[in-house]
Amino acid sequence: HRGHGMPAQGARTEDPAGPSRMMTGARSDLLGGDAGDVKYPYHLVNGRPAEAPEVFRAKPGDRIRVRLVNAGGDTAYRVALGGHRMTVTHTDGFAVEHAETDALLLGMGERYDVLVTAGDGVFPLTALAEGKDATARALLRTGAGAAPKAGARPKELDGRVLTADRLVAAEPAALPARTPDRTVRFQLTGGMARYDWAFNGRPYKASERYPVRAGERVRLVFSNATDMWHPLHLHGHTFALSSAKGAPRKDTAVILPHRTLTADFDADNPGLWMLHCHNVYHAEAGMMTVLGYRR
Ligand SMILES: [Cu+2]
Repeated sequence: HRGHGMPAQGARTEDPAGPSRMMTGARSDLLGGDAGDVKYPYHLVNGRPAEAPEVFRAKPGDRIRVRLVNAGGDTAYRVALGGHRMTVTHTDGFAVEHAETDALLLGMGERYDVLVTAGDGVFPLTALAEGKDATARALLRTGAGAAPKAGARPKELDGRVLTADRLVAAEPAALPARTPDRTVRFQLTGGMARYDWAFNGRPYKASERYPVRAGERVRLVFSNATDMWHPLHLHGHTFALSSAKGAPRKDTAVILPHRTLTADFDADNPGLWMLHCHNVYHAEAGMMTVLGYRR
């Protein structure tokens, strides 16, 4: 995985692949230990570094919808808007019962929609690279005043941090109760030493299929046998995050080390659908597979 690194500005190296970006020692309690594998030269919001951020302008009292997407490859972001609380309305495009929070933790591929009521001043919308001691940000400006420093860390980041498992699906988005017709089990395997991330100990092969049938209620049970967290992503469907009534609908869900995650969905969209870890390096190493069914 060395070749993934981008050479740092001005770096001189004899290695055409550039300097190693491998990161060891990134730790996060929220992620259950090891936070990530890759040290990036920059973390960006809307393509811009913290020193030259995008500035959103509004008026004090405006009600603003903020759509957050973690488009990173190897970084969970803890996000907060300084001086504000956020009301979560949707995750991965599906409505949830409104929930207030100071901060959100987004694994790679996860999305959240939040509402805020703008205060008066200049506020950092900060994304802390969880466990990596780096921040990215945009600014919300509704009045006069100097912008906070690029590395400023709003106190909301250390307040209540909401994770998806604590959300409740809004009634129209809830998956109706049904006994699964089929249960498919995946053990998440591999580790940093050999970088052999996989499902069930076998790296991805294009010919591999986990068959399901159209019309079935399918239950995916993931057990994480690794020492690292993984954001699991299923294409073509949204699943209920657990078998519990009112579980939020998601297509990407964080599973912590040595924990189990249950995802129920209806097989109502025939095709070949990737199921993979949304850590792009883990997916490339082999932690992905294909669910497939015909009409
Ligand atoms: Cu992974």
